[in-house]
Amino acid sequence: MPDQSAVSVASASHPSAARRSTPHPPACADDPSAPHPAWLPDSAFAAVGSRRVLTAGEGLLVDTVRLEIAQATAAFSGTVADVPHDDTQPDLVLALLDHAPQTVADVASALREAGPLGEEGFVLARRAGTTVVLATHGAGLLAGMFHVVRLGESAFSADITPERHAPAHALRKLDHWDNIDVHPVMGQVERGYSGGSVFYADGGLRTDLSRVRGYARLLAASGINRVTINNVNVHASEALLLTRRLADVAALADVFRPYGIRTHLAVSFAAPILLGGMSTADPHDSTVASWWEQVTRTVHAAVPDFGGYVVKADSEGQPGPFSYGRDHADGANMLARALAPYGGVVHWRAFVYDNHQDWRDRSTDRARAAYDHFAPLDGRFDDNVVVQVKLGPIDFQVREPVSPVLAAMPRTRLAVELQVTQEYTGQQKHVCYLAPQWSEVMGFRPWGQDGPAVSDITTGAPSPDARRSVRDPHAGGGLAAVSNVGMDQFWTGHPLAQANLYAVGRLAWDPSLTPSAILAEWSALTFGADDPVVASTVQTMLTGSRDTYEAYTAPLGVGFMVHPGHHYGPGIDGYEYTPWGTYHFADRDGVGVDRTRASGTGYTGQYPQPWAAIYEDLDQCPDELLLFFHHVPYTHVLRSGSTVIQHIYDTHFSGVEQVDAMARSWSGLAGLVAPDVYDRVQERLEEQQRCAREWRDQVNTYFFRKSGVPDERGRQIF
Ligand code: GCW
Repeated sequence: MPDQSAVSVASASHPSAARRSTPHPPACADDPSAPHPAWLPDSAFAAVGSRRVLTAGEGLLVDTVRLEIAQATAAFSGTVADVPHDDTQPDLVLALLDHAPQTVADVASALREAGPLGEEGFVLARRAGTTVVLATHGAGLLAGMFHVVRLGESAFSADITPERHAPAHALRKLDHWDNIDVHPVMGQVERGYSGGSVFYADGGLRTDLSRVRGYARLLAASGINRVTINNVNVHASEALLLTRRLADVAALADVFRPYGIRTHLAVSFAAPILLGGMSTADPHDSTVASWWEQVTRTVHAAVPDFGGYVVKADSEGQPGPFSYGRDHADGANMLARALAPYGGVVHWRAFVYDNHQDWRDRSTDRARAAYDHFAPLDGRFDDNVVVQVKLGPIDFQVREPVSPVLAAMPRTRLAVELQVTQEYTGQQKHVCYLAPQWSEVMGFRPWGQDGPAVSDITTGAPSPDARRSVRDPHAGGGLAAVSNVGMDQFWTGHPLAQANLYAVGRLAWDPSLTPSAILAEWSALTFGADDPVVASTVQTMLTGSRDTYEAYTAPLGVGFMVHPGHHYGPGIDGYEYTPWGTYHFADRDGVGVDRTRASGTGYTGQYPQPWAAIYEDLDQCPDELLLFFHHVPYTHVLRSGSTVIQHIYDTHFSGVEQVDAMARSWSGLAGLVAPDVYDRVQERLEEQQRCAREWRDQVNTYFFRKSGVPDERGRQIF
């Protein structure tokens, strides 16, 4: 929510208050030295690097595989060769199918029999002492190589009957909200908590792009294949990336390309006016469409594998087709037609709502907005348009219902948008492992247990029934996520927030992976596989951390209650009388938003059955979303048996206890993890403890004062 203008207003009105109430630890400084290796430390390559490796194939990405293997074998005394030697049997063969040596013909025929693998798929097998990865394209071979790295020694032990691996989502995109210039309020990266942009410095592209190369490598190893290199709030300097600064886009694309990552650009819908000197950006005006065609041709010439445009239109002050009486489909299709000849995609965001709402008017409901705008447009978008839908109807809160838009547009390619950067979930000062939330969303079944899951919609899996009529299995819109990376030494400010970045790539590749399996992979790669204490401590700290964060912040799905503008720390009434549409309606009798059809805003009606009925019914609505859907008295008894008010007290006390336990666990790792990692996490945990207490005391005190109901356990409330 709040764009810059709102933030400047909010922080201008309480500048000193903000400084007094949230004594943050020092912001992450830009660190030009070698960054932390994250999940690719040298040690992660020990198993591969000590082997005799045979590589075969040609092309840019195969060269990347060779380079990676050459580095690993140089470090761990293995060997790498391109030509099979009769006398030495390789331990590992990494080959393109067309170049596969005779000795792996059995795996090659298994691959052929299994049918097309796609560009990024691979087959893995192990027999007769040799592990084999075969792919039809370089991207698949690179993915296969990183898979073997992940497996470590277990890739070289027992036999593996040929396994096919292919990504569930064709589009796995990370969006950067990076600006070229440093914004006076937002800093350089909007909602960035990890220092400056890895792409830009001093008003232009960085001269040293080695960080970007390291970043591309990390992303490729996690599963990401698309990156948007600038903020969806497109300011003057960044708008120029489309034209005058196109060379910068090409330079970044050159760095991402060897790792199989295509570059996307966020563009301003008003670009024909801003950059083209035209008097209109009307999508029905043929000169506007021609302008986009000509500009896109130039972009494609500079970046032959250009991914496409990302657009935030008619939202929070960004220009869009509404100015010309046109709708989102008109706008998106015009851009899509300019990109179509080059295989580009338009990601058109569904995050559209009225941010000038009157808080007195209880009939307007921000949660309804995306559906009200987009559902009627289903079937009108071109095939190369993806409508990018935030996971919930409000804005990346720690708990929200799944967006009903995801079930409302069967004839549209839909992507789910996640937020890796922890805007509302502790800003990388708090430990908050988000994979459980994301995997809940991907696994949510809008039509009930027998129907498709959200991941079937985003992957475009053929539907067993008529609920989805999208034409082919590649028709899903995939997954998009807002990056949490910057120039910070640890990439993500909080070293443990690296787990979120890793997890988003892995879930994009395979949404059926469990959050704990992903965590185990990440921790073994990052900290080494051989220390059970580190592994189990990290698992314990991260596994329930999202529930912990939820426990000490806004209760029962009601959301927000954050400090206005910067969105860090408690601000219970911070948004209550603002135009942003994010209210909790607490009074002396009760709290929550009535979104029922019977007496509220009617939002529950945006869901198909059974959820429309479940959310509507006070007795069936899941506790964790109760206040999102219903306004209830404090004495209302939850399904858990507790009253709402007692639940608020209990969770806020226990949330702080859980953070304290987390800090104790971490202190047990002194001497077991690198000192700089240890210290940074320690410093962040201290801040999390302070902030969690502040949340606990403010929330408990607020509700005690509103309701007059004491804590039945008599704990301290102020
Ligand atoms: O979560 C909100 C943020 C804005 C952001 C907006 C969006 C890029 O507060 O900073 O703007 O969402 O997603 O467009």
